[in-house]
Amino acid sequence: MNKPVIAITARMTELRYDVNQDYVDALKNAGARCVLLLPQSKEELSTLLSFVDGICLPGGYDVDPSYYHQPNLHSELIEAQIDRLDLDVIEIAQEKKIPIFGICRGLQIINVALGGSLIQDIPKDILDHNISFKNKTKDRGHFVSIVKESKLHSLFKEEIEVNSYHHQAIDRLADGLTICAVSSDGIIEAIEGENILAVQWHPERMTQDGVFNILDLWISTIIQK
Ligand SMILES: [Mn+2]
Repeated sequence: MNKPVIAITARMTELRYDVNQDYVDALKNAGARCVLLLPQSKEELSTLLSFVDGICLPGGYDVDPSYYHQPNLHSELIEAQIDRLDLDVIEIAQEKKIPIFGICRGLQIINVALGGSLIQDIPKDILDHNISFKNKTKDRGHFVSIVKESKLHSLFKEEIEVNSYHHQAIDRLADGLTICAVSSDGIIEAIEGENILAVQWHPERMTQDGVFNILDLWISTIIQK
């Protein structure tokens, strides 16, 4: 395969569809060509996804908790069009066996799409998981332990420091997903499943650090297929 085509699902700010530049830069650096996937009917999305080799679900607003059958307790910004886009894309990708990489909200909505639930606001008594945002530390946040049998174990040491820009997290893990990394306060920080890899941290903001080339790993597995 030449350079794989990776579709990044759009995010929405007021009336604009958008994507942060750092996702595109990190995927291009990992060897991908990138296109932006915009909200439209599931039929149209299915047609478009016939032309892509992988899907990146980036960070974004909170997932509407009605998708995991809970009232809204602490979910803040919600964008209905973007929830629908991500959920439809995950369903189509699983049918078509297209590899998905989820980042932050991307990890969370994969878990919701497959039937899991979220913690709507992580208690701050042990670790503040929005620490990178508050401290503007960018590359640093907290440590995670890598699960030995996981896809990430070949790439990382047993414990690595990652950034942390989230106030929600996986609560009940969906069937079909397994845990790749956990923080010291027990938050699920990375998961894998069939054609799925996802992290709660932001690897696209850590590309200066050679240790965090997880997007390179993902793109290389697509090229090898
Ligand atoms: Mn975290």
